[in-house]
Order: sequence, then structure tokens, then C-alpha cells
Amino acid sequence: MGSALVYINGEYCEEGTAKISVFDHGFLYGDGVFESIRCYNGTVFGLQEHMERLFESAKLINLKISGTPENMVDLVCETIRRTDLRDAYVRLVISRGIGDLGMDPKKCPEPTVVIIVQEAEPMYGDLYDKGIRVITTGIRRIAIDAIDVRAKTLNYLNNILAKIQANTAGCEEALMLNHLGYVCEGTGDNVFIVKNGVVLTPPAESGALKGITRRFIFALSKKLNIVCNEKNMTLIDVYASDEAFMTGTLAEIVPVVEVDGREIGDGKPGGITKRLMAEFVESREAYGIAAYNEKR
Ligand code: PXG
Repeated sequence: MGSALVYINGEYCEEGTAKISVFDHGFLYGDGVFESIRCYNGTVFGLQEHMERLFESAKLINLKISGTPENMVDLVCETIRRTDLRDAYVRLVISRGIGDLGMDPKKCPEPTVVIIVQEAEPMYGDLYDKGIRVITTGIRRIAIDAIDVRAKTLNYLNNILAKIQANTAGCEEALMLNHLGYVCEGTGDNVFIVKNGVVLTPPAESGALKGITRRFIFALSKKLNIVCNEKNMTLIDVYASDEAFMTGTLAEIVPVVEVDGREIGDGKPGGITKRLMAEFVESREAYGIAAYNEKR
């Protein structure tokens, strides 16, 4: 994989020289927000939606981003263009910025803006044909009255602890329940099941992130005349489903063929899942903002 290009507060540098201060509160306290974004053949997938979520996340933590969402769109596109990559993985991080060794954010005058652009590769390697195996983790998703996890903040330890459990169990991903025991999401992806031809996913009120890919699944389902609804579900709904899959910017759409040792359906990626995966590849280049548009 080639070296990443990194934008930090107005400067562009190669990954080897990209540095931020140890006094940055993103590093010291996880005080910041981020977005993970994909670019397919020069089009930045769902960039408008990513920007809306970024500014909503920033609002939750009362972080003032200088400039408008449009300025940030331009900056992301400019950074991609400088790499000449048409297929790229982009990480946009905005932290509280440099402060002192105290958590009080009022000591941080200026947010730190980082954009990393590198080559993209599929998160689950060759498992898109076979499907992944998942365990339900004992780590509950953070309750929304603690941190509203519908904001994408730099606090990912909850998810990382769950991922460690999945790794220990020899599974690819962990399914996280919310504090009431309802199915919520994966560590870095949203979860869907298919039952009697209907696609179902937990509502955002379950504490699941309102994923950009999740939202795209609603559009793809509509296009394919498949009913797709939000529904609160418990583990029995997942175990007894006909098909299951997870979605995310990095994961894209990945079939789930086993949960907690129970085969999902016939233990192979399901028909509706495969149709959605094919339609995703077909439609994704049209869903976003062109990074290489001459006007930029
Ligand atoms: N839920 C959570 C908790 C996420 O972090 C998604 C769902 C899917 O949302 P999008 O908008 O991407 O469809 C995410 C995003 C990683 C990694 O390294 C994963 C994400 C973000 C950053 C890193 O696995 N997933």
C-alpha cells in the first residue's frame, strides 16, 4: 500500500512526517469527532451525509468547527485530488486541539483538523463470498444518557473492548446489545436481518449509529422493491432470521452466516443480501460528490 497523504491544519505532509502534539486533547482525552469516508472511482460516497453527521457530532460535544460543511467538503476533495487516487479511504478527524494537562476544553483555543487519505482495501478480505462469524459481546453499548453514541466521537473503547472479545472468540465481529438488551449494532458496522423477505434493522433510538451505508441500504431496498424497516429486535430475532448482514463504510455490505454458534439461515450468504451487495457495487459511484469535478 502506498504512503498516505495527511492534511493537518492547513499543511499537507506524507504519513512519515505527519505529527500532532502530545498535548492535543484528541490524544489525551479522546476529545474530538471523526468520519470514515470512502471514495469510489473519484466520487466521495455519501460525503454530504458524512458532513451533516460530523457537524451534528461536533454540536454534541460543543466543538466549533471553523468554516462550513461546504468548506470541509472542498478540503476533503482537495486532499483526495492531491493523491491522484480514485479509490481511497479517507479519515477526517477534528479534535478539541492543543491544550494543557487538564481536561478543561476552554484551554484549547483551536481545533485540530486532520484528513488522512490512503488506498482502500476491503475490510473483510475474501470473506464477502463466505460471510463472517459473529459473537454477541457481553460489553453493552454505551447508554445514550452517558454519551450519545449516535455522535461519532473519538471515544471508541466501548467498541474496541467488544472487538477484543470477538478476536478472542475467533470471530470476525461482535454484535453489541444496548443497556436494555436490544440488538444495537456491530463494533464498526450496523446490523440487518432478513425475515420472510423483509429487511430489518434496529432503530436509531436503540443507540445504533445512523450509518451512511445503513441509510443507503434503505434506498437500495426501495430500488429493488424489497421492504426495509426499522424494528427493535432481541437475540432470538437474529438467531431465527433467514439472513443477516452488516454494513459500514469500511465493511461495505458483509454477510453474517453465524451468530453465537447458531447458523443463520442455511449458513451461507442469503439471496437478498447478495442482491443488495450487487446493487451496492452498481450504485455506489453515483451516490456522492465528485472529487475530481473540474469546478473544484
Ligand atoms: N456503527 C459504528 C459504531 C461505527 O463506528 C458504523 C456503525 C457504520 O457507519 P457508516 O456511516 O460507516 O456506514 C460505524 C462506522 C473500523 C472503523 O476501523 C469502523 C467505522 C468507523 C471507523 C473505523 O473498523 N465504522
